[in-house]
Amino acid sequence: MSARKQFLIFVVFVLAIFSVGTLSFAQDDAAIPDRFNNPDDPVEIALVRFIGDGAFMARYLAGAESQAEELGVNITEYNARNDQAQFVTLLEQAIQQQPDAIIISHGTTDTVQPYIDQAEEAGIPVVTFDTVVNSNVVPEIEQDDLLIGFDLTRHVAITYGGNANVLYLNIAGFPPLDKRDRSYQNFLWRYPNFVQVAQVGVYVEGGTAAETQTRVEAALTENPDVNVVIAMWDELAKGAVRAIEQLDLADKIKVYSVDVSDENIQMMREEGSPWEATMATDPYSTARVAVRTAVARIGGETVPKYLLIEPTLITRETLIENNVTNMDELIVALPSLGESDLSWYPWIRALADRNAAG
Ligand code: SR1
Repeated sequence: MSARKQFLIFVVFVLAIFSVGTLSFAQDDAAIPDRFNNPDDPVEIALVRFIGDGAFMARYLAGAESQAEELGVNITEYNARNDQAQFVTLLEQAIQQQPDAIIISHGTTDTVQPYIDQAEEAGIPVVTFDTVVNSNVVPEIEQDDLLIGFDLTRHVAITYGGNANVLYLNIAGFPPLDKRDRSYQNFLWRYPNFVQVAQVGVYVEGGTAAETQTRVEAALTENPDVNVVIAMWDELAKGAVRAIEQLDLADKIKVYSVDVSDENIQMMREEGSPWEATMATDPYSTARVAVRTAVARIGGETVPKYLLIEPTLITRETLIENNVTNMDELIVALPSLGESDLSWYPWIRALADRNAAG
């Protein structure tokens, strides 16, 4: 046999070994971990939430439930409804139930850290949303809140040429709102004529928007020079929009906010609405990332410490021009708000496919 022929056979042999290796690697990669292979003992995930007020929280829960169902795992919600003592009790209860994983949402570090440590030591992996955690293995999922605060405030500051009298709506103590505030403060420093005239903000379980309306009406009456409202949460924005409409000031004062929902879209689209823009992710998709990440940890994956869902700026103009009337239509118009690529490990896709096939 010629040397050339021998060389060609050698090359074909090496390529064959390489492709078989790659194939088996790909197959291993998509191999569903044993824990997900016992229909008599389904995987259990606890979702422990500090707060529950508003459309964001409702849509987040729907997203978590949808992803759990698609993956064939059970999810149980525990909601403290803004009661710290109850939150601690629920964290304890969730750990006692010995679920396969726990998702914790909107806790402050001081409150949740001991329970996160306890759960992890007991072999229960924890995933967090909107919570800052002292642990390298416990992931923090968020909507890139520093960026939300930056992009939203920059949009307003630049739109107004650096000149605005701002009524600021925010509540200290909630991790995502504190991060957004950090970025906002930089703009007050950067643009001397971009001025905060007053601040309003209080959390009321089941009634934040209504309480905000009352407080914004009072703040606007006291501060007639306000021409911009910046609201770092949509429940605050809804209250502001209603207050502005009540006072018949929609021509003079515009609202810029965070978050989006079917109801927000309706309010933004209304004739003469003062609600100009909102920075948001889709909480449905954000919650699905949390469930997949919990499933990934149950399956033994080492997940990234920070999982940031990219926010998108949604303007009233975009909604009207694209005839967007609800969240489904919004995602078609702005696909960046759709399903995230995060935590779609090949075996999690295989798990979803297996479950869909029945
Ligand atoms: C009271 S905290 C409210 C925020 O939590 C989520 O991050 C939503 O974006 C909402 O703005």
